[in-house]
Amino acid sequence: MSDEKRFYLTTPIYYVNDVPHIGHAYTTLACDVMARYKRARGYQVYFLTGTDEHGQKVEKAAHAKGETPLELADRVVKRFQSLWEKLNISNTDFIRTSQERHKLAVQEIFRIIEARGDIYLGEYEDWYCTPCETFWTETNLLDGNCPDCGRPTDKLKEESYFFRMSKYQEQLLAHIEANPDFIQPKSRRNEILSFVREGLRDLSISRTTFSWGIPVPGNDKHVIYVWFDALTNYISALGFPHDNDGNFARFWPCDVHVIGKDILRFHTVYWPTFLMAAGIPLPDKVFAHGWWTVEGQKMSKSLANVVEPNMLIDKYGVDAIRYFLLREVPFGLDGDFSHSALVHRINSDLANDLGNLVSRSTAMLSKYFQGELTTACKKETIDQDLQDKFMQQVGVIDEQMDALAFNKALQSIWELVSAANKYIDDSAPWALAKDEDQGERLGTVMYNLLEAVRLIGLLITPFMPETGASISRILGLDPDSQQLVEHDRWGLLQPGTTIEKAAPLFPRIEPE
Ligand code: ME8
Repeated sequence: MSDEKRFYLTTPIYYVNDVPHIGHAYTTLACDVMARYKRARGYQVYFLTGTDEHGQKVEKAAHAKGETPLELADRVVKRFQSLWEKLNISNTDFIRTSQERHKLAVQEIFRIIEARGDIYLGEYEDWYCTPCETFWTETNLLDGNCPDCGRPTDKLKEESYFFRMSKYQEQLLAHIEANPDFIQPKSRRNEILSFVREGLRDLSISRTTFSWGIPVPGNDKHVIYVWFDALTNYISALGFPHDNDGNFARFWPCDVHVIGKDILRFHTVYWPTFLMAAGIPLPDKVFAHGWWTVEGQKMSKSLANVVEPNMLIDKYGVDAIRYFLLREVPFGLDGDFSHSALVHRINSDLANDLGNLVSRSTAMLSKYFQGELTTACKKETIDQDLQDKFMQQVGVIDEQMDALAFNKALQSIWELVSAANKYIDDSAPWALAKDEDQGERLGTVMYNLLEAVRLIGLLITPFMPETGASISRILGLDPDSQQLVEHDRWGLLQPGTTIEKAAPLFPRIEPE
């Protein structure tokens, strides 16, 4: 099936030395919305997430707890998986770097690059930041500490395999220049361009000082550097190198790696040069989103302000959290999480605008027609205007989704919610109901209104799957059969359908 529409997207794989927080949930959620949207548009989607389990940081954390690294990983991985379930994440696959399929792929890509002459054995001496799993040169350090996290670094001298990254500087620059969408948003692209222009050094890609990792093929004194290992997850999950199920051939190159801004360099310098050296095509796009602060402060264990997603979901409901995280901040910029902003969004956008639209519309249909839809046979200009607005906006939203502009897409959907609410005010069904001659007109208004509700339900489904399904059920439709690709046209509700008055979708929350 060569004309099949395919889409492959990935989250970073999360370290298992930390339990999941709102930042991890954000990246995974954004990918989920995109995956659901693309599926609804008729794409075959491969949506990958997983855990990064090797490296010194995980080894140290495990020893501190009296566990083996794998015991620690087995325990923490469950926390990630249960959170993804609770958050309604629809991933296709979950890769763990401790899996055999992954080990095989990492060793193979190492072997390929070595055979092509771009890996050599040398000696390494530099400053290492264990929490960041990153080497720094003397000049990089800030007062002797890691320039990223500010923590102390250790001087390490060891025999190491090196990747000839310097050789790929020009090729990488040419690629970034020729593909303006490769790194997004644009500000991030500029940051990487200037970094690469300053020059690339060869990269140490093995360690001998600890053992929790994948052995270098043919020299198991060395384990492979955790970032070389971790980045390879994006192809190991697809079945590289043997590709028994054909997923690598079907889905690679990846459409988008979604990551946080903190790990941009690994994804736009290291990963592409590894791939170039191995002769594997590069991903189409790397999109780096911003970071969340909490009530104006950096999230940190020491401040005890780490936002725990399970608690939020229990308190406010999964769709409210999904909505808030993607609506509040433009994807790509930093944002601040606060309970008051969350409560405000729930009350104004969800309970008031959307919730009221659905309850008013179904309540009026129930009151005026005992819930039975009639045909829309008495059309006026405002009906056509409403329909045109909806049809036009469906295209706009599609472009916004393609650009991962989730907050804009939600704004566009809410313009439709407002347009439908305004349609009620302008057509004044309560006045029509008083006039016996206006029965057909009233039926037409009701039909259009519920059709607007149907389309809004369809458009919000990737963001709020439970609410979208509730709206389908309210309208007497089977949620599983409702897909944008077939149902994004106006006028698909069947006259004669009976629709009951809906219970409120979102209860109002009293600010604390
Ligand atoms: O970096 N705001 O894993 P990690 C927004 N294992 N997003 C945040 C965030 C915040 N405050 N804090 C974390 C790693 N994130 C590597 C990745 S990929 C081959 C290997 C998100 O557990 C953000 O997406 O430290 C960031 O990139 C990711 O969590 C890092 O997770």
